[in-house]
Amino acid sequence: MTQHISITEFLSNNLTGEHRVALTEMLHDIVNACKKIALAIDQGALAGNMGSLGSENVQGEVQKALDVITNDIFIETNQLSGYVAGMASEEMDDVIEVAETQRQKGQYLLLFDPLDGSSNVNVNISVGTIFSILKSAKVKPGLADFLQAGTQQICAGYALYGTSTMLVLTTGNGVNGFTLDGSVGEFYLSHPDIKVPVDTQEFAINMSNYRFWQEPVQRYIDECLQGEEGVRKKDFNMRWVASMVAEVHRILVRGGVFMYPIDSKLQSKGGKLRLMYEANPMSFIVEQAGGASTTGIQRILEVHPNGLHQRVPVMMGSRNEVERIAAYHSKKIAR
Ligand code: AHM
Ligand code: MG
Repeated sequence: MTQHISITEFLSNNLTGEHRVALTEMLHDIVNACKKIALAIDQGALAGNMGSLGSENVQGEVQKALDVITNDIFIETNQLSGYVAGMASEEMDDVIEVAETQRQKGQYLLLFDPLDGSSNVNVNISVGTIFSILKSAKVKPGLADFLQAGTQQICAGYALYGTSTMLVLTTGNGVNGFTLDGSVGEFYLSHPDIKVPVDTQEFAINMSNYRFWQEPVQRYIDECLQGEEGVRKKDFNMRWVASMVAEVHRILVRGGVFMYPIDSKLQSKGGKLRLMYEANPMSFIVEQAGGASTTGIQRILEVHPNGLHQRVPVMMGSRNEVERIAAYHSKKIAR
């Protein structure tokens, strides 16, 4: 049997630069949090983890028991290293303060969506955890310290609780994927140096919103659907899991484009997906794997945030397709 490299060994061999020690410690906690979350999801209904709570989060979405359980696990476990100065979560309205005793080395901010795709939890379809790490200007950070563009991220990653549990991460030097061996409770390197194919014949979008989309998105999808007989001169395949983590993971493995565009229903909100703990970390990963990511009119990583829970249109994946979609928005490619 091939000897696999554990995530601990991989990080100790590969992390370099000024954040090396802090990242090693913080990622150790993140890995542990994801293992605990994987277990809570695995046990599901048997542990009484399923069902809705009747409460709503800051986004006005009904919280599932697992939304709250995974949020608590992530907050508690990530205070252990002492490097995290403050946190922000999809499930919490405000910045999460870390007690002084728990942030003695605190120079970093951790932003996360503890359970992405949670509408899939009760039907036993893949869900994930997304995280992003920023440098903190202060030991006791306030909201303004969190509002940094995605280009400032020093690390981003996701855990995918799918047919296997995987952790995929970047520290700005490529993307690597690790698979959890549940028999020993350790992640091992299984997907080294992931690269997104530049071309694709597969798209992921919630087609039921078609009539609400803007013209450039309708045009792009129309042309995909016309297949060989249309201007694209090739047939396209479609997937929609409704878990961003699962869609992006599929794209990292075999190419494709993932889209959650603005539409007339979402106009007042600015989009569906959240910039700081969904779009930014996923864009950092996709770009580091050679793909691209845009709102349609701007590179996502360059959007300057105006709020912790700001939403943006998202189109990411295989570079040539994402560039085509952006060109349709800017009308650089005429009809
Ligand atoms: P969540 O963080 O509340 O789970 O919402 C984000 C999810 C994404 O994972 C997914 O791409 C999208 O929302 C699904 O949207 P839809 O319900 O339109 O299929
Ligand atoms: Mg989410």
